Amino acid sequence: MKDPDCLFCKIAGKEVDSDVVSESDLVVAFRDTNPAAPTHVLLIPKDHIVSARELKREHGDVVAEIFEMAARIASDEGLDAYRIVTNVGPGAGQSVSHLHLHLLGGRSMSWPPG
Ligand code: DGP
Repeated sequence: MKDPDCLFCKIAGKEVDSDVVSESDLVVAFRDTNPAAPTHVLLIPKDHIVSARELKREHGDVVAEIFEMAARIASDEGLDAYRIVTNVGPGAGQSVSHLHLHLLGGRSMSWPPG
C-alpha cells in the first residue's frame, strides 16, 4: 500500500531520488540528507506504515527484514557500535509520517537522547 502524498513512498518508488544503500522486496535504506552522524541511514518499509505505533503482528516479516538490513549496513560501514532510533509522533521529532529507522554511527553517543 502506498500513499501518493508521502515523501518516503516516493523515495521507495524511485519517484524521488535518494542515495540508496540497500534494498530488498520489503525495505529500502538510503542516506539521510541531513546527517546527524558520519553514518546516518534511514530504513523504511516499502509499504506505507505511518509509524511504529501502527505496527501489528502481521508486519513481522518487514520488522525482521528492516533490523537485519540495519545490522548488515552497520557491518558494511564498519560500525562496531551504533544507534537505531525511530521517532513516533511530532512531539518526539517525527517529521515524515512513514515509519523509518535512523541508523546512526561513526561518533560517540550520549544517553539519554535529547
Ligand atoms: P524524522 O525527523 O525522525 O521524521 O526523520 C526524518 C528524516 O528524514 C530527517 O533526518 C531528514 C530526512 N529527510 C527528509 N527529507 C528527506 C529527503 O527528501 N531525502 C532524504 N534522503 N532524507 C530526507
